[in-house]
Amino acid sequence: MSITITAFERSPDGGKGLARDTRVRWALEEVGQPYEVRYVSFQAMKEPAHLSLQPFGQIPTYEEGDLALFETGAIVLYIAEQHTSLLPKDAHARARAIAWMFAALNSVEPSILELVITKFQEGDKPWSKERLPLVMDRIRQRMGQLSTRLGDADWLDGAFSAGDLMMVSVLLRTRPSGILDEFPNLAAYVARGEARPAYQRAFAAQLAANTGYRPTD
Ligand code: GTB
Repeated sequence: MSITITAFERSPDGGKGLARDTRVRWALEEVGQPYEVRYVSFQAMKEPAHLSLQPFGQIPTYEEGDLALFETGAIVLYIAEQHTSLLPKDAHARARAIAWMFAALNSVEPSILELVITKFQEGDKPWSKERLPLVMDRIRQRMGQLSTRLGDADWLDGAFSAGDLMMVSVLLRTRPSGILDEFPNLAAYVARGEARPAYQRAFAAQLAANTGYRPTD
């Protein structure tokens, strides 16, 4: 059955891989599953056809036969559950990998999103300059805890899993602010994720969609 995901017609980051379709592309590449992409404009995202797939008018979505999914956590988990390479077979190891997916989305990503909101949506507010360092410190606190847990391991819990895929995807958004480089082991962890051939293919595909660039050009 063919798989179709949605992505920005023009990503605001110009194809730096920060929009959330990249993590879904990455998961699909990891499991060797071909997919198609339907590109949607900001306007189309708010229209009934897209809202029936994604009630909040956002990308990405995932369609496969009768199944329509939204939320990258749910999509990546679904993909990982269909294949063996992104989740361990052992029930406890599998549960821990899923816990890391939730940790990425519920414990790490929220403060990073606050930074984006403070900088880009509230940047003109009189209190924005005072709020910024507080938000940055909340990110540093979470990343410090994560850095301690990761230590000098390659991945969060044994072999690379969907938990790492999600955590690396979330941490990537801290690079532009410089915070990622304050934690050398997390920066190296993200670099290991980015070096994976599946990530490279996912990144190249979303870059090509946004710039017309092809690796062979
Ligand atoms: N919780 C949902 C999920 O995980 O699927 C969140 C989905 C979401 O935030 N989608 C964003 C969206 O559709 C795109 S990824 N926004 C349009 C809207 O809400 O109207 C967030 C994003 C956007 C832009 C950049 N960037 O330019 O760097 C990075 C990430």
